[in-house]
Amino acid sequence: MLQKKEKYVVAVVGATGAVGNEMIETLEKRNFPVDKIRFFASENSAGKKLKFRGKDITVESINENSFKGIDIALFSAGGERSKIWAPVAAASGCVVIDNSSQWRMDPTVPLVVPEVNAHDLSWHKGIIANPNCSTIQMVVALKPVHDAARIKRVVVTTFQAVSGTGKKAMDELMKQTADLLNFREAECKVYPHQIAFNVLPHIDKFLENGYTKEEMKMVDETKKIMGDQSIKVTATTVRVPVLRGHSESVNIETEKKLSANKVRELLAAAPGVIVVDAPEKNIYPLPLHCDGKDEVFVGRIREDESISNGINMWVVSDNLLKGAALNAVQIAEVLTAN
Ligand code: L14
Repeated sequence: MLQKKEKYVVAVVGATGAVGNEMIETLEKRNFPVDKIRFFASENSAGKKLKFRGKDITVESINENSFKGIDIALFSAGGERSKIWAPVAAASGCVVIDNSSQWRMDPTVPLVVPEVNAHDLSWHKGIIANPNCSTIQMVVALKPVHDAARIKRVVVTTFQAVSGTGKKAMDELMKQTADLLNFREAECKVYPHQIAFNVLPHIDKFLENGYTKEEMKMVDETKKIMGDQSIKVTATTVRVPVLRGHSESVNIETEKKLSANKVRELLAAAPGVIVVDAPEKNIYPLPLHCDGKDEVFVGRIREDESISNGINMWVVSDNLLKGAALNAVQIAEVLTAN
């Protein structure tokens, strides 16, 4: 359990990564009560300096004793490192908020989106999981609909930015684009196929059932966060040549009938959601507009005319912020407020 203090010793593990960088900026921007900050990363990055509130902080590599005296550790250094170091950190009395997929479905670990299930933070045992980026933005939009009309089934297709994979994927998209526009061949290192001028129906590994791991995360994590195993979810996750901001086409079947207007009204009043829905003026959420924004943007809200109680919507958010760093910091904020 987190001891209530005026200011906390905070660690960012994976501080040099794309999400780590956003975690640092989010802590600064939201004025999180930081007493002391420590940055950790792999051996190659140890010794580098990163700024926090204008001061140089040296990046450290991790060892058994690293977490002594740390109150809160935000992890975004990949599943393997979380698997090893999150329990070590928790054992030394630190509360871990882990952005990897390593602990999300562990029944002893709460999986939290504060707008949806902040109450699940009460039973953490030292590790709290930050959900998958695509899942987070979807459940923020689903929750008010579920509360009003009970969701029976969700069919989601995602259009995911390359920044989810990290900096090297952002570099690859830009380099391939530049190379192709200059009549050079595109090199593929990060993804199995060219991502520039292309669309890949493949995110994370393929599993035996023919789905990708990313697709099954959306199925399993949605039920856990919403606290309702009866919601049926099926997903297709797709990589698009966008740097930042995931988009999702979400089809929802509800028990109770909701009009498109009622859904617009529910979402307009929901925490963390902004409705952007004026198609007659070409206004709808776009990943370019969501870059650097905190909220989940919803538009194209319309009734699914193929079934009696159905809604279609288009959901966009910054995958590095609400999809990762911001959600993690919001979890820390709830912990420190209680
Ligand atoms: O958090 O976009 O489970 O390649 C792993 C795949 C994050 C996104 C997670 C990607 C995801 C990542």
